[in-house]
Amino acid sequence: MSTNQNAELISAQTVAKHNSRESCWIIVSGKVYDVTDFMDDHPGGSKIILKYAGMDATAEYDRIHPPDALSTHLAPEKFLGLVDPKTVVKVETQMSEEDKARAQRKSSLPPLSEILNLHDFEAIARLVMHERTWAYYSSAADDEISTRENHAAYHRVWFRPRVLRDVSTVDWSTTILGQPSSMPVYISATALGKLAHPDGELNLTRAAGNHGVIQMVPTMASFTFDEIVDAAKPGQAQFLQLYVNRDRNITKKLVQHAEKRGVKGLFVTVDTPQLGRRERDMRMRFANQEPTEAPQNTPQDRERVQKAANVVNSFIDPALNWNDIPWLQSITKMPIVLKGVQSWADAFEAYDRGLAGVVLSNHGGRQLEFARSGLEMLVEVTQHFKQKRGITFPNDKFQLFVDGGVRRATDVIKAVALGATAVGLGRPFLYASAYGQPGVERAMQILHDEFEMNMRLLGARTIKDLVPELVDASSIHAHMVAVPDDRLYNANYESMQHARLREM
Ligand code: 173
Repeated sequence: MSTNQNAELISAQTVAKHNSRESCWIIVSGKVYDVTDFMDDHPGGSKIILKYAGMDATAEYDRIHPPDALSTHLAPEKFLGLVDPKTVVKVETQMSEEDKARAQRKSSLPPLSEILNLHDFEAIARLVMHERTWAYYSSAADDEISTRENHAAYHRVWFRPRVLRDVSTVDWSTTILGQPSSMPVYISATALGKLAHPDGELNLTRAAGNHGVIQMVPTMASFTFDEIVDAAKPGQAQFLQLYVNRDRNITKKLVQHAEKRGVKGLFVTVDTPQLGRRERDMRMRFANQEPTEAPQNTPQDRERVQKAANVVNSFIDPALNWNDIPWLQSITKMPIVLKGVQSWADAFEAYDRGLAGVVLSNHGGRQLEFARSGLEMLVEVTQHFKQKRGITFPNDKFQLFVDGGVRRATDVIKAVALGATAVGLGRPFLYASAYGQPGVERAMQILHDEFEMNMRLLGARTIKDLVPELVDASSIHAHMVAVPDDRLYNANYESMQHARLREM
């Protein structure tokens, strides 16, 4: 969107007149926008927009979005002009009681030395993150069965360690799509990192750079792509997670720009033709929606709820299909991996089309409810490749990845033993970033320490020693097997709530 410097300036007083649902203007970074039609499409709800109706929303906007979000998602004619800076009065925002209590909790964070595992970060994040942030990050589809299964699946795989193998030095470094990685772990893409911390994704980039870990940069980040790439060290490998836009030119530009900027792999998300139904997040959005007069299930009510859920459909193309793959292959030389494959048949298809690999994933349980865990898919996929194609894993030509539910190095080791090249962690690093970059670094250090000890205890000197014989996965498909209670995880898991009466 270009700004016409010669256009007449709009006074803040004029903007202030447009302060209602009927006509809603806001100021962001000196620019005036008409967001009347957009507010019901806003993924964060209309209430927050109405709170700033007729006012300068820059500080609140910057807290969450990348600078280019407005120009990407609003029609050009909704940009009305520049505000006359002489007329702007600074708005003082009032802290709510809950905000004050949260700030208080934030000032009592335990020192990082007392954070012993990734569950600890989750417990702290739940206390100090804004409740909307927590709801957005932690929620998952429908009854949240798949998201819990992701974690539980790791409990159905047990070790068959080897002894007397001289494990005085152990080494769990590896390569992912040809890029060196200090561990078989990468940072999986998660949207809107600024919700967790003002430095958002940059905390992940910088921590990854210091620990030799590869970050998958999300399409839906809260910094621009370039800001995230600029935060990397020279030579630091990054991947890009791609949502294919309805407008293929937007996607082509992003992919080619990423390749030019040195991104080493493209992870195309294929499990999100529509966003899953995350009810804890939806309930939070209701709380942040202006109440409608009559709580009827009118078409207008339904449309309002549906619109917010479907807003991503305006930029993620549900028509994406296998015939788009040759096009993707034609616009880049980067290795292409499909993220969100859930069956051996699709993994075969990806292999046959010369792709570099697949991420076996149910999107952190946020998409199709009752999609199986990545770990369970891994067992099935490797079995089929072996039986039908004589191909075994890990394999440099076609790499398998899994994500979802991983909290311990033992989880990663199980997946690697079963054929995964590496494992993605998304939420745990976001939770760690409540502490900023040092938190993310601490999370990586914890994984590092867990790897060192567990490699020794397993009798595995290098990644090559992590073979299928090291694990017993015979119960992986048994969804009703009794497993010991995971107290740390369960203490963090939040039960879902039913609807409540409106406050009288
Ligand atoms: O899981 C998600 O929340 C997600 O993938 C997404 C998709 C589009 C916009 C924001 C987040």
